[in-house]
Formats: sequence, structure tokens, C-alpha cells
Amino acid sequence: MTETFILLKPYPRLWSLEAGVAMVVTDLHGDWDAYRRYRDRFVDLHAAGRANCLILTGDLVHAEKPEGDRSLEIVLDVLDLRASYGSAIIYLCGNHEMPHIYGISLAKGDRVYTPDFEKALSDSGRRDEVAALFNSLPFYLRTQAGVSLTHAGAASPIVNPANPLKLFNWSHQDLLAWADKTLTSEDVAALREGYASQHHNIPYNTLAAYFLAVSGPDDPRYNHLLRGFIASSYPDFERLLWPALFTRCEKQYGLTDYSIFLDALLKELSVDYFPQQALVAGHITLKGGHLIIANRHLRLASAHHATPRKAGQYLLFDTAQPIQSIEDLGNGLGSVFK
Ligand SMILES: [Mn+2]
Repeated sequence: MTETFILLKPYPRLWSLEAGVAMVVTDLHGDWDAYRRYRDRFVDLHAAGRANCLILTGDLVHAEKPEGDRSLEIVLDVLDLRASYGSAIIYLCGNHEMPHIYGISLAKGDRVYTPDFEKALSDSGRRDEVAALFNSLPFYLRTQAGVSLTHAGAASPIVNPANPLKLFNWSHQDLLAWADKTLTSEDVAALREGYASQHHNIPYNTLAAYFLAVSGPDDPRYNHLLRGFIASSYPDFERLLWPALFTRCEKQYGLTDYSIFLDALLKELSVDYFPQQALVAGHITLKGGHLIIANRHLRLASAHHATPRKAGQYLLFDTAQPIQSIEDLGNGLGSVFK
């Protein structure tokens, strides 16, 4: 068996997979049991020559409840898998990975997701490795099969012709460097006070320890809450990056408008490439393990977003074999829970 995979990286955030059978898994959100099942299935399929690469579409981190949240163990295990399988382990950026790149917090209702993972990162001593990993993650993956993948789906900014290349070339480093530079021309002590005043006058020191596991004023990351605030105030962060990773697709835009954004995204992903016919993404809770939207979007729920969880599915498809319709992907759906 000599068949392998071909992965190209034409843009930092848009990669191309042109050969090999891919196994796709979405949104595990700190669920170690699900992660272990999918990882072991990939290892078995790979050994049997039935899968060449594993695509994790993001949101490996942040459980709904802090108890039993094994987010960091999953991410560290992905790093180990990378050591064994190299670039055959493809990890797309989700909206739950992104806040850790910028040092911003993410919450839903009473649940503040980010502090536990920041603390675990500091305790592990492997913060730099994880930061480098998150920083490298693409947003989009397209294939010769005409199937593209992303974390959440299409979003309205894609119809503005200036935006696709901005997104495909997005640099977290440039934005953070700009924020650092901005900080050097500001009165940082006053900014810290301003930050505290926006957070119930809790001292900046306490906030930095809580949100980012910063050890104190001597920590090189001491100003990172300010840096994240500045970076996330950059117009394209809010207008472009945020919708791309957080889109709620047809639930947000309605089916008619979503179809337009979906077509626009698939068209942009097809430029100078094989025509992209279908998008695979996760991010949204559904009944069962998958759902087809607008005949071009396969929403896959591998555990967290599946209802019930054990209805979660993975997808296997040949990235070199053009699909005729999205229904073709149905043959590649599988379960690790049966
Ligand atoms: Mn998500």
C-alpha cells in the first residue's frame, strides 16, 4: 500500500488536500472519551490503509461544565499524534481555540470557558508549544474532491471581494504585534486601571491571574489582557475573523441568505483550484449526527453537538475523488459509539 496524502499550504489559513482518504471529526470540547475513541479509530484505519489523514475541525477545547473537562490533555495528545503522523493530523481553528491565541475571554451565560484552559496551560509547562500550534491552524481546507472544510460555516463578510484574501492570509502575529506596538505608545498603567474599571474595579493583577494565569507583574504576559483588548478592537477582527469562526449559518442569516454566503465561500475556495461543491463543518448542535443544509453544507456532529451524544458520527472520504453530489458523502459516515 503506497497511497498517501498530498497536503499543500497555498495560504496560511487555506490549505489544500489533493490525495488521500480523510477522516473528519468535529467539536469534541474536552470530551476525552470521545477523543480517545476517534483517535483509536483513526490509528486502526490508518494501519489498515483505509485512512491517510485525520481532520479535526476545531473546538477540541472547552467543555460546558468544568468537571471532567480534559481539553488540554486532548490538545497535548494531538501534539503527540503529530509527532507520529506529521502533517497527516490536520487541525482547523475553532472559535474556542481562537480566544487563547489573543488572550481574550470567552463566555456563554455563567460559564466562562477560557480561564481553566489558561491555568492548565501554565501548569503544564507546555504553553509555548500549544500557542505555536493554535497560531498555525488554518481556517479552511479544500480538496480535489470538491469538498471544503471549516469550523463553523459561511458568513456574510465573504461576499465583500476584499475579504476572502484577507481571511486566507490572516496573521494573528501581525495583529498581536500591532497591538504590542500600540501599547508602547500608551500610558499602560492608566490602561490597566481602565481595564479594571470595566471589570467591577477588580484589580488588574487579579484579573490577569484569573483570565490568563499570569503569575504577577514580572510575568512577560502581564500586559496580555490589554494586548488582547486592543487586538480584538481592530475592525477586521470584529468584522471578519469573528463572523468567520462564530457564524451560526442558516440559524443566523436565514436559509435564503445563508445559501448566498455559502455559494460565495465555495466560489472563493475554487479560485485557481478544483471546483468546490460542498462544505463540511460542525459547530452547531443537531439531532442525530449529521444534517444537510441547502444541498451543499454537511453539518457533522461527532460528540458534543450530536443529540444524543452517542449519535455522533465521523466522516471518511477520498479527497482525490470528485463527488457528484453531497449525498455521496453519506456513504462515508461512521460511528465509534456502537
Ligand atoms: Mn464552535
